[in-house]
Amino acid sequence: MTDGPPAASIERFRDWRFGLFVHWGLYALPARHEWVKNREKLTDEDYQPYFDHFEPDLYDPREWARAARAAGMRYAVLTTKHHEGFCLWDSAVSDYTVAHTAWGAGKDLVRQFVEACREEGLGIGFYHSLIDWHHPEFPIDIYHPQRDDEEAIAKAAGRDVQVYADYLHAQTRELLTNYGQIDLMWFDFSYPGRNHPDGRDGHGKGRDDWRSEELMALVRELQPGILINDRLDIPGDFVTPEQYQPDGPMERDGKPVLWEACQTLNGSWGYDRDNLDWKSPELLVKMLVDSVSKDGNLLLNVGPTARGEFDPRALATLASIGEWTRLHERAFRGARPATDFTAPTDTRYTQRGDRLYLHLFSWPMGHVHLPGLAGKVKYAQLLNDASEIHRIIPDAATEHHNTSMGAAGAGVLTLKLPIQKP
Ligand code: FUL
Repeated sequence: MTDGPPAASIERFRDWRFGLFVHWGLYALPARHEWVKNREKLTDEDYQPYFDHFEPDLYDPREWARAARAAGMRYAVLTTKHHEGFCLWDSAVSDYTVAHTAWGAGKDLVRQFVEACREEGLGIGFYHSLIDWHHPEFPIDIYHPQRDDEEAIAKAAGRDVQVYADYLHAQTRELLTNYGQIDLMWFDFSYPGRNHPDGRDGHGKGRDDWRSEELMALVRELQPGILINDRLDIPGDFVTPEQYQPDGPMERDGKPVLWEACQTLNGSWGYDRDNLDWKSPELLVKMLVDSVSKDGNLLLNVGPTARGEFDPRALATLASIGEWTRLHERAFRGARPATDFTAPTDTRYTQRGDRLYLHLFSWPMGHVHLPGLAGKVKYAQLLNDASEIHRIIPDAATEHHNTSMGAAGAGVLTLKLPIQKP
């Protein structure tokens, strides 16, 4: 096994703390979740209109990068190819790419994305699906039956996943050779075991199917500074809790491990037009604070429309988050958990040097008692406007009837508490 990434890459990733995930592909046209092909058992023929009509005339990744930057994000991860198999760049080993659509001759949407991120000073990540519902040698039908099960299994039996693995390695090589420095490689995802969930013999384990060790070595050879996620069915550089917040700092084999929670705006990763179940900016800011307080990052997803834009609901949410992050930057960027103090219920601590930040998730009806801080805090202010907290009493309870939660933007009120170094 090759060595892990350099310490500088790890610290930079930890310092970023907040990133943008972009799920964009042909599934933006049906606009009802990126798993639509599988869920609705669509054949390649059913799916063809999305390829034929992929015309993202409003695609301007600089707008995406600017919106991300203004929201307080410092890196962005793009789906170069999702499970549907469609490639956003002109891959030399596939015809199922943007460059082969009627609209996209000669176009490379990945390159434009990379350039836009660089212009805005964002770190760059490539999501790349290990699963491929379009490749003729991918054993899709065992795990994701498209048709009648028996027919599907018979079809899959004739497929050679190693031919697919060669394709996967070749595409990874292209992505990590042709676009300069890439900071994160986000593979997705491996099957849990050798057997089909119904007990039938399936194809190999993910790590055998993808030749994961060889793939990881290739990634490190091409991009020595890169961080690789944990979905190759072998340990990676960071773990990726999906749509949940872990209970505390994450561990692997009893040791702290780098982590990044990925969260959606509305339960779908791809553009989902009729979905009305959007998370509030307030909840998303809480997720960011919660991640940082447990030494993790938050990767928040937007699914752009088929014309290539972030829809107004996503933009409004990012803008609200940006109101909070602008005023609270130093409480999360580069911040670490406050390991010496335990936060009271419905609050979180983050820390940078001798500045302790207390984030209130709901309006306290009385005093806020901060156990263990007696004598350690001399002064307390709100971070959003530097206004002082009305009174600190010796047992380190605070009162703050001089503001409202709303004043902080996105509903999380943060107190700045300079402490004597423990
Ligand atoms: C999952 C995928 O199946 C989803 O579509 C999405 O990409 C998420 C981040 O990872 O495993």
